[in-house]
This record gives sequence, structure tokens and C-alpha cells, in this order.
Amino acid sequence: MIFEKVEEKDVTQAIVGEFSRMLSEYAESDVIIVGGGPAGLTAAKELASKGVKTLIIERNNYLGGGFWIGGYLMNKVTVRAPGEKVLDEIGVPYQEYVKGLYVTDGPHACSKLIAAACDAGARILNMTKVDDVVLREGNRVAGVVINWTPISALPREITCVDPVSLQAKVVIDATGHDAEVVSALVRRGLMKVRGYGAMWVERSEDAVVEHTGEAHPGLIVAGMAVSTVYGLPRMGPTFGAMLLSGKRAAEVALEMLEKE
Ligand code: 48F
Repeated sequence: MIFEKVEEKDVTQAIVGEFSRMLSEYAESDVIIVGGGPAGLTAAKELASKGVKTLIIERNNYLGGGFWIGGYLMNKVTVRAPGEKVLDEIGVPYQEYVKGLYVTDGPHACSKLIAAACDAGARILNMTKVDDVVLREGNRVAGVVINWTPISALPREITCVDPVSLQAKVVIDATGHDAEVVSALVRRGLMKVRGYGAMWVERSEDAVVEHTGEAHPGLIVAGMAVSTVYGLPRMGPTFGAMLLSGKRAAEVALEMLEKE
């Protein structure tokens, strides 16, 4: 026999027991990051490495969002200076293509960024979709309402599965173009969004980083969700602003936690 003697029930109990323990512990977090794309993962890495109790909620089975593929189904990812500094931090090699434009491998960069967030101590709930927010006094966002992703794909007659809620001191919407947490506030008439503008890479990256911040009490927007909220131009397949927006979101979250 090569392997230790372990029964099926032990395997089941390991999965159910450890998952339940984690979910129970993270029913209340310091920061919930909705969306595990490049912006959300960078924010998670920054916050968790500073000891902040950080939970990433991702609707897909896999993390990474659009970071696996650079654009047009081709997995070379581009980053404009100074975004390559984040690639240095996570140990991803790259080459300068033209002055100030770096190119790297999507799978390498994405897997390293995921590993960096995990190594820093961020916890992950995948296959989990955020479909609403928890509100407190002054309509401050105080958490999110979640359900298993497959629930929304079930036939209508068996979709009456009530969700559960998780609380947090700060929520970050890093759900990309759809800005899904913001959308929950828009549906209630608590926020307005302008929708992202046409492609203009020279303008969009600076603008996204500059506008990253608290967009509603308790809610920070990061990554492409920022351009959706403020009507900023889109940037297409270049990722420096996603990485730096994630960093900025983490800085703002830390400031908000300090004021608590
Ligand atoms: O789309 P995504 O990669 O967002 P990002 O971090 O980066 C955008 C770039 O990939 C690219 C671009 C600029 O370079 O234009 O599009 O802003 O990652 C968003 C993640 O959020 C998840 C989604 O599956 C993806 O992994 N997500 C979206 N809605 C929900 C969600 C939701 N309701 N609940 C949980 N996760």
C-alpha cells in the first residue's frame, strides 16, 4: 500500500467540516472583495498581507477574470508602465515591447497573482454569486447577499433557494464591466452609473486609478467597475490600471478601516 488508510467518510468530513468552519469564520470579514479578476486579486493580496481579514467572492469556479487571456483569445497580457512593478512583486517575467509597454504570459501572470492573494491569507468563496447588498443606517453597505452560482442556472420551478448574507466593514466591487454590487444599489435608486465609454487607452488607465475609491458609503469600486460607474473610457486588453486600481482600493479600504 502506498497511501495511508483513509475511508470515504473521512474525505467527506474533511471537505464539509473545513468548508463550514471557513464559511462560519468569514460570515463577518473586515473586507469582502466581490470579483476575483486582476483588480480584486491585487486588492486582496495587499489587504491580506497587512493582516486584514479578507474574503474574495467569485461567481466562477476559477479566479482570474479576464487576466488569463490578454485579448482576442490570445494569452499574451500587456501592461503599461508603471504597472509592471506589480509583476515584479509577484515574480512574473516580462519583456518590453515598445517603450513603456510590457508583455507577459497570461497564465503565468494570472496564476502568480492568484497564488500571491492566497499566500497573503485571503480566503476564497468560488462558485458563489453576489446578488444583493446588506444595508445599515444611512444606506451604508455592510455586507453582501450570496447564493451558489448554479442556483441562477436552475429551472424557475426549483430556484426558490433563499440566499445567505455575509457581513463586512468594507465591500469592494471588483466585478469588472458589469459593476454588479453597484447595480444592486442602482436597482434601489441609491446610485446612478454612467456606463463605460468608448476605447481610449491613453486616457482610461489614469482615469480608472484616479477614480478608484469609495463610491457609496461602505462600498469601494475597483478595476473596470470604476469606468462603468463614472463613464470613463474603456482600455481594452491592457492591465496596468487593473493592478494599480486594486492597490488603490486596498489603500482606501485601510483608511476606512482605520476610521472604524
Ligand atoms: O472582469 P474582470 O477581469 O474585472 P477587472 O478586475 O479587470 C478587467 C479586465 O479583465 C479587462 C479590461 C481591462 O484590462 O477591460 O476586462 O476589473 O473580473 C471580474 C470578476 O468578477 C466576477 C467575474 O466572474 C470575474 O472573475 N464577478 C462578476 N460578477 C460577479 C462576480 C458577482 N455578481 N458575484 C461574484 N463574482
